[in-house]
Amino acid sequence: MRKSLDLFDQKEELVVAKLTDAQLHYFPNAISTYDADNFLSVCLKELPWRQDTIRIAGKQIPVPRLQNWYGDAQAQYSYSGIRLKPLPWPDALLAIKRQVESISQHNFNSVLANYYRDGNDSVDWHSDDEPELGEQPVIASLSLGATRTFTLKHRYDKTIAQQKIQLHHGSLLVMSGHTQSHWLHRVAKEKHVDTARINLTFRQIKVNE
Ligand SMILES: O=C(O)CCC(=O)C(=O)O
Ligand SMILES: [Mn+2]
Repeated sequence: MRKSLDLFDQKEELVVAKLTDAQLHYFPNAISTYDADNFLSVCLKELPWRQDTIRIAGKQIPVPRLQNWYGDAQAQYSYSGIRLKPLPWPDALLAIKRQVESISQHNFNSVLANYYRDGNDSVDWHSDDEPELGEQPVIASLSLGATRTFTLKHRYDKTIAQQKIQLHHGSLLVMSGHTQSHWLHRVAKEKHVDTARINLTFRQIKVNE
């Protein structure tokens, strides 16, 4: 098994983080290399990747990655006051979702798909704490392609060191408990990385009856 960090207790299939105010389970070999290779090439070829922009100081700036959001029709969520409907599940993502649900033992009704074209793409500090996810959401994050560094920092206690986890091809990181309310995370630019990575973060959006 690939070596993880001191942060984790190493077990056969699963490593559990010893981290204040966070619950992290990392499965280094969540899916087989065969499936991971196949999912990577299908996602690269078949998903309609979108370049989103954000408004900074009155200017529309492209976000440094491509993305899209898929899910059950009723799994809508609000973003900047707009109610967004997810795209319907492509078959490829449904197959991956089934595997992720079986490994994490949780059900998900949506996924945010991120495509980092190379090490110049990134996601800045944030937490997955939208109200639609409810309190203590379970987020299952599957990585395909280039290994990238996932960094966590505590929101309030600056004496706690930042934590870095290498997210490998075919690995699954499950964040739960107080992780989103107490920690921020990011994937910083890594100029030496010259190949693509896809990350799929599966989420359960609360649906209003
Ligand atoms: O790419 C990653 O590993 C993290 C992505 C992420 O944090 C997100 O989609 O909310
Ligand atoms: Mn996130």
